[in-house]
Amino acid sequence: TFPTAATHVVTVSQYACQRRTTTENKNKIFTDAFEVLVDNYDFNEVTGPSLAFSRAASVLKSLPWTVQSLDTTHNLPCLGEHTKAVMEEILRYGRSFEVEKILADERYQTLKLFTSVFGVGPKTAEKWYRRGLRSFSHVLTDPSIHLNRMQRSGFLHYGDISRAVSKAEARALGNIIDEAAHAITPDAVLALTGGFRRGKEFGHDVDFIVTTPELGKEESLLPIIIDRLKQQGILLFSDYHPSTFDATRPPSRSFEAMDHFAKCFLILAVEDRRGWRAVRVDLVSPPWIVSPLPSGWTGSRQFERDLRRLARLERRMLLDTTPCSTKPRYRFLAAVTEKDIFAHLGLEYIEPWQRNA
Ligand code: TTP
Ligand code: MN
Ligand code: MN
Ligand code: MN
Repeated sequence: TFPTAATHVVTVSQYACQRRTTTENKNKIFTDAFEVLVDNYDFNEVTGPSLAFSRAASVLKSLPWTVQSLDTTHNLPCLGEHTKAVMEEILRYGRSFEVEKILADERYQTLKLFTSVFGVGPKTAEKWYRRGLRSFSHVLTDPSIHLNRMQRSGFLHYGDISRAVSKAEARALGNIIDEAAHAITPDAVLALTGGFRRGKEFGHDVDFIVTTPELGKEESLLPIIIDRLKQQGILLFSDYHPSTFDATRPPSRSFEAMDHFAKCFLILAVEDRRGWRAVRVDLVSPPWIVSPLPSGWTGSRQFERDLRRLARLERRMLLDTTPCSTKPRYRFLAAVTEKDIFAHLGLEYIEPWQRNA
């Protein structure tokens, strides 16, 4: 086949933050397969190929067309030999045998099951697998297994928190948190972030930023909100992390760097048709002066990674939540809005709903 005009004219950046990616994924058949490979590499702590397939998936998600032949992919970045081989199989047979083999693998299946529990990461899952455990009932009846508080809540509310959260539920939760925050201080500001800010219809949790203009006050916001939710009888689990933010320290060099603001990981009971259900909620509370930072929690994870990677490799800057130049010396660049951050990095502004990379 002839390459289409589009493949010649449009150059696709290797950085997700220079692409516009909506929630409409026209290449799901490929990206679903890549995600299996990524999970499997992560379970085996193989980072290179894991990143490579994550980047490839992200590139395909940004395309306004479905790849129907490898001939149309010549101008696309981040598609290596291995990636193309998997795509070729899918184009030819409708599925990838490498992926099918992984999906049928007992270790993959077990680690996938165990890591689906809130509080269980790949390390713990691997430990349980090596002990010969293969199911939740194995884990829950093994006398040598000690579950931490988070994992106990994860098992307790497993059914509920595995179910997707709807936009309507996110809105209802927003009202509850908003009310709690305003009871503390009338000038509290609450913003929906994470996947729902990117326009997703469903999420695995609901993410909020909550802050106040009164400097320092944001530090006490989360503990008081948590306390209120407890008094209302809707707090099922809470894991609070106080701020370790230090404005005088240059940001981390790692492109996986998480922010250092006060945050908490919650499970809340929200009303639904059958009474109530458990929902995962994340709150982060940055100081007002770093408020453009919705960028830091809006995601997607790949979009954030590539913002940091571009800053470091192309702009000699470090980006945590505020851009920081490194040459000739460390210097934080003032940012008042999210648009300022893109501008400092020499990037066109990308709307939140275009960050589903
Ligand atoms: P998530 O809530 O994990 O993901 P999501 O909202 O994009 O998708 P889902 O619908 O599955 O919930 O993370 C949201 C953003 O928050 C993501 O960009 C990473 C960021 N984040 C942090 O910066 N620090 C943290 O500790 C966590 C958990 C997330
Ligand atoms: Mn989320
Ligand atoms: Mn998630
Ligand atoms: Mn979250």
